Amino acid sequence: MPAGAARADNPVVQTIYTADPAPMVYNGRVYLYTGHDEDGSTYFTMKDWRVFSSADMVNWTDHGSPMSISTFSWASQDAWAGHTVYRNGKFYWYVPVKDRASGQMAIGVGVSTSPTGPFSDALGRPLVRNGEIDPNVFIDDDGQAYLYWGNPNLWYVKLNSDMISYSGSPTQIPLTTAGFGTRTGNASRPTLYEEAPWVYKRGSLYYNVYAAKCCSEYIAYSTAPGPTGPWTFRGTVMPTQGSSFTNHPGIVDFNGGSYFFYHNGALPGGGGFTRSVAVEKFSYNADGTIPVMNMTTTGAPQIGTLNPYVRQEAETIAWESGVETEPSTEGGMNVGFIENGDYIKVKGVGFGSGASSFSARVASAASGGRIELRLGGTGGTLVGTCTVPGTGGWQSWTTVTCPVSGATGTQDLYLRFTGGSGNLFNVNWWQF
Ligand code: FUB
Repeated sequence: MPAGAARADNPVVQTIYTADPAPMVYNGRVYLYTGHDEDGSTYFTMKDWRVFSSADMVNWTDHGSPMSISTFSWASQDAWAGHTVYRNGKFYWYVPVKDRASGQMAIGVGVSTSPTGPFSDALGRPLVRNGEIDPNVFIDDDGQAYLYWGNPNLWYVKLNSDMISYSGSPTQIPLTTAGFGTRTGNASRPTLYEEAPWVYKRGSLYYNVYAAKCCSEYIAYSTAPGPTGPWTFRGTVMPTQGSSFTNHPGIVDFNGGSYFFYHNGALPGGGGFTRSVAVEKFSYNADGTIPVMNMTTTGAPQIGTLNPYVRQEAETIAWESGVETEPSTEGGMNVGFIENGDYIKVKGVGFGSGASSFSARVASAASGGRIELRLGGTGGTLVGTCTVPGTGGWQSWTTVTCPVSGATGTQDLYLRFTGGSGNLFNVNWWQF
């Protein structure tokens, strides 16, 4: 950890490389759907998608991988940039994948009754297939849903209310320089539009935020009086920054604030094929334009505090060092691959008048170790230490409890793990 990084909350996820953010607000949480760049990738080697969620924009719960290339029996590879929307009690996850039969990129649809899945193939075949990527769905106030996608072109089609069929034919949105800006030096692509459309409505104005130019990309936007145009180019949302030659926008309003998600190469080992999702909070200008934003390591401010007196998943993380997550036999995910000195930061924990004990659900096929409970930093005040025994297996769970003293007010909690060498133990959940 570089000095000062203890305050950093961007990138949002540090356990794996994530890309192509698609946030969705549902039932008091932001669900963040992402792609997953494989470690050491030297291309867009992407096999599955991931879901994270947060109620406070800083502590993100890892929900694992509820959809992968193998969900789509007709797809061979390329779990690229998707988008999830909720309608009529179901969650629809539109994704670009390679169609094995044709070798072309196509748009598939996953469906689930839960925002965290599991998702199944809604159709058993592509919804549309024209070799282009990056689906995005917008449902207008009148209930009409539109599917947008495309690179190098920009397409839309009207979805039927079942969300898995459409009316009419895929139609190209004219890529005019008035609508999408002027690109120089690329005769075949005269406008700035590259890929990754993100269409939404604010008041009576329709916005299309997208990856512009290549390469490296930046984020630009256009506005229109209707969902299909005519579009007017409005300029830059985020300049080219951040060690990744792609970028990818996702915008939501949540709890009275506006949030812009993007990706960069900011994690150690990060780059164009090992990307990480990050987020900034922003306010629209009075005239409805979007301010220009820069990538930060601080990210969005926390909404409220985290309640330590209810069960919290160990995989709810503001920042971590050294740990990974994996599916737990008790449901959801657990934190694992914990080694001596690793830690998890949970930001803005509301201890109030004080905690007296700490419990954690733990398992260890080795001889366990200790969970140090520290405030404000990995070297901060020690308010308790829980000893974790060997339990006979990495998924053989037991609950340990230890006394706590001095944890009052609102604090950044650090779960610091200590012990011998190798993997020490797993943690499924904790509660003060
Ligand atoms: O992640 C693969 C591709 O890179 C996405 O589909 C594009 O938007 C770009 O981010």
